[in-house]
Amino acid sequence: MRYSIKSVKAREILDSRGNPTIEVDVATEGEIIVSAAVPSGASTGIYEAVELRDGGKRYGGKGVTNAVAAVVKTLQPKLLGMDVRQQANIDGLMIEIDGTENKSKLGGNAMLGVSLACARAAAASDGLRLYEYIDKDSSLLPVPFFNVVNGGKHAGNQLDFQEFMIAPTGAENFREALRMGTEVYQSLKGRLQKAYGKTSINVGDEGGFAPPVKTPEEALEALWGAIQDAGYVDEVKIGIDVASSTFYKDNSYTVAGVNYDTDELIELYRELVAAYPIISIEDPIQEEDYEGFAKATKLLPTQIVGDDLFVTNPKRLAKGIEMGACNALLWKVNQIGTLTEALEAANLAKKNKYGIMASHRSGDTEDPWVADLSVGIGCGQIKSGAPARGERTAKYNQLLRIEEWLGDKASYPKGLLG
Ligand code: 2PG
Ligand code: MG
Repeated sequence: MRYSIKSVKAREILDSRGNPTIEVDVATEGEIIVSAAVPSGASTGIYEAVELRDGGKRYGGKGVTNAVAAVVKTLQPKLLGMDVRQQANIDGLMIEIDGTENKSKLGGNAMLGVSLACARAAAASDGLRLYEYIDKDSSLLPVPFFNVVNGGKHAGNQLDFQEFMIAPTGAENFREALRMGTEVYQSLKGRLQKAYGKTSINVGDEGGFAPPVKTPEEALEALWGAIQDAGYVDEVKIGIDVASSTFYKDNSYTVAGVNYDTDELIELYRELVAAYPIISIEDPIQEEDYEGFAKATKLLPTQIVGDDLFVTNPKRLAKGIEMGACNALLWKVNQIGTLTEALEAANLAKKNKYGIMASHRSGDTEDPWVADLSVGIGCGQIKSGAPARGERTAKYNQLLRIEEWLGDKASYPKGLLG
């Protein structure tokens, strides 16, 4: 049968940070051959699916030859002959073979490569693009959240908050959103260079600038100034990913040398939200504190996004929904390790009126699948770094193509996020 899996191959390639990652090829009896590459985070949540890495000296221990072997030697014999359209069966079988709670035996990286390559093979077998295969009626393009100032674990500066993003919520369509975001990015470059000198326009892992600033206010001031310079005061809003677990220790959060408890930190967010057009805050509280998240969600008027808290895990999301923690899910397919489980998390979020922001990883590849998936699940929001650097623009450029392919059917959630 043309949908049957004929072979599953894998190889070690490099990600955007110069670390090895895995790419998987799936071939079918119908002579379809596709591949999928797996990204990798730096500020990873402790509850994420485990990335299988070799250890030892090679590539500083980050090699993925064991993950490659897991695909070729362990999984391939079991997958041969299976129908690529049976995504849930394929993913379920991998989960069963792995047999661990956190995918530590086969590796979430190995499993995700197979999972996504099978979805691509199924789409291609029917002459569909990946976003159409996920949902043939999908037509909603996402608002891009461009990460233009990098801090935390993504940059070599002293800024504690990890990401400062601009979101063209007032654009008419994705193409215009991309242009607006890029114009603000370029005006920010000029502004930073003027204020802090040439070294301030060095970029971090996601292509955003990594200026020598310490406080969130300084970063937001530069961002807001750049939005004004570019002339988009009404159209472009701000989002932040605090990634607060990275500066939480001994019951205290340290921001620019000052210690905050949970209530004081929420108060700091309130002040920032009052001073700048912030519409979205990700991981304001550390990843084990559901109650703190619920408090932040209650007290702050913005979207509160759970990344390290939920790790795209339907069980952790269900608990959050029950407790009122967050009102949006950061959707990173590699955090959970299979497409089926990630789709389950997205459906659960939708059912409970949680927003969903599809996301790349700080270590990513040229593979744009997250762009297709964001349209496929119709989530209306995506973050994929700055509108610069190939592994970031790969996603934004794919969204341009998808918008064009959709033609009159394409829609953009203008004004819906603020
Ligand atoms: C995040 C991500 C992506 P990382 O925290 O949201 O921007 O970073 O991939 O390092 O976890
Ligand atoms: Mg995050």
